[in-house]
Amino acid sequence: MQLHRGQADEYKRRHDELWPELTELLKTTGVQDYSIFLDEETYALFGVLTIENPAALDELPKHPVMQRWWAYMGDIMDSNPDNSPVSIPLKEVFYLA
Ligand code: RM4
Repeated sequence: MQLHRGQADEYKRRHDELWPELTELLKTTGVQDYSIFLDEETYALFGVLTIENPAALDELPKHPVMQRWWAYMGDIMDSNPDNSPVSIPLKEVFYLA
């Protein structure tokens, strides 16, 4: 995902105060160990999460809480016309179990 320049503190503040209903939605979807890392030079955001059934993530964009959150975040990060964040899947090039 891509954060707008100068919005690092605001991005962190909003996530420090993540809405309880969004926490609940992510947990009930099966999301665990969710971290988002910021590259402070490029403002690229890297999200990493664990989920047993990745297909469950396909339902998230339809959920009203998710839509409300994306609309709320749209002023500080690159977004698509439907308010979802522009996000580019990363290619795994190394893994050590
Ligand atoms: C991010 C972005 C993601 C969401 C997290 C909680 O800024 O909106 O889609 O999963 O917040």
